[in-house]
Amino acid sequence: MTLHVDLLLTNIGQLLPMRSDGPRSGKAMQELVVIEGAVLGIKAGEIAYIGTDDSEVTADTIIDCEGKLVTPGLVDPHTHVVFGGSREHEMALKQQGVPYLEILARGGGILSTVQATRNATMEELYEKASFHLDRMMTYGTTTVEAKSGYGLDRETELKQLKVAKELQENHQIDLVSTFLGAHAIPQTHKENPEQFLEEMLALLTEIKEQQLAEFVDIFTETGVFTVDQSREYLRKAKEKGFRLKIHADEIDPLGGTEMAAALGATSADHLVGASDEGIRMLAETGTIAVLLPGTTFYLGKSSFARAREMIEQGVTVALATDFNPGSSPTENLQLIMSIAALQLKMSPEEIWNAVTVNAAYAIGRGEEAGQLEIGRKADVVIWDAPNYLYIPYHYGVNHVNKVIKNGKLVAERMGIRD
Ligand code: IZC
Ligand code: ZN
Repeated sequence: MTLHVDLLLTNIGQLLPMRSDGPRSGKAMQELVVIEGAVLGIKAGEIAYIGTDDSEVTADTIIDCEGKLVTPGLVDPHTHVVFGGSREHEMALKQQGVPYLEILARGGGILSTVQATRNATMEELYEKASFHLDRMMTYGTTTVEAKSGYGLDRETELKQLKVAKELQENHQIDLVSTFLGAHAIPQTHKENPEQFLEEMLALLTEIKEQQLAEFVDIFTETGVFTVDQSREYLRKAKEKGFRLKIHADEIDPLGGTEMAAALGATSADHLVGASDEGIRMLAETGTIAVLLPGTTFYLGKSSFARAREMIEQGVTVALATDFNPGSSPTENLQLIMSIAALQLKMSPEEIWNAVTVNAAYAIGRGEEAGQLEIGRKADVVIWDAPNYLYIPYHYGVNHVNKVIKNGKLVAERMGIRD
């Protein structure tokens, strides 16, 4: 019996199906199935065939992959993609040695983006975020998490979340929304962070009713929110039915990792200063470590998250861009894969698991994204690369040949005109 599909990718050099029944933790992150000489069929937006024999498959359209690498669309599980303005003027301050948290304490950094985001209309925020999401897609990302947190007041936080919801409905990329109202203390509440957190918690009923976010996140850091304030805040968010994320131990090692694991957070992110006990607890609880080595690189730090120890101890590790206008202005998850290889010493196999299977589980999409399986939506990338080792190796450029989202061709390698 022959199968008829809409689109057939033939002559695939290496196909990475990334099939897994759950997140890949510890040593299992080294597992990677490679199908050589593969064929992939897509029908009605879904994967309809995976094999090595195309004699029984007919198709409306055939793409000859000419021996290239084919993988699932990448999943970027930590971004701040909806924001106003930009912060290029802070680069000179950083070069003069002014630290990230000092710029924030002076009313710049996150607070400067808050001002720009408050001043922007919904349409402006939508257009700008849409531009960045388009760029992510051209780099092979087909599912992305997006945080609020540049409003720090009722009106602007809701405005940001509504923009994210419109993008989820209208943009081709799949978007998962996180409420990060607790991203910084606004100038008006400097003396009373607890009062501010109460105001942010008061938005949760509305956010839930209007389905504006699935996750709640907090920036637990020196000069921002303490571990005790964060625990109380996240506990209340959990009671209201939200899943949890945290910015933990990014700059100073405060112990947010342990707290998040104890609360059953879906992920704990950054973790540059995570303690031994924090790492042990991540392994024990299954809270996913979302590492953001592009941020460590961009902040000019020499010490990176201890990915090797995490993996050796059985932690589930995912990777993300942390795309934001301050500490990681890049949409390019391929670049993060290279930094993970060079600085986190992750193997290519671990890196591929971290940007597909594990990244999807880190945002509650493990059953839909990050894997190629019959019946799943067809989010597929064809790479200008002969094998999977090649992407982390050849750094800083875009290796995408074609991006297919829900079975549709949405991006292609830039060409040169004659
Ligand atoms: O805008 O600086 N770390 N939040 C916590 C950020 C970085 C985003 C920013
Ligand atoms: Zn972040």
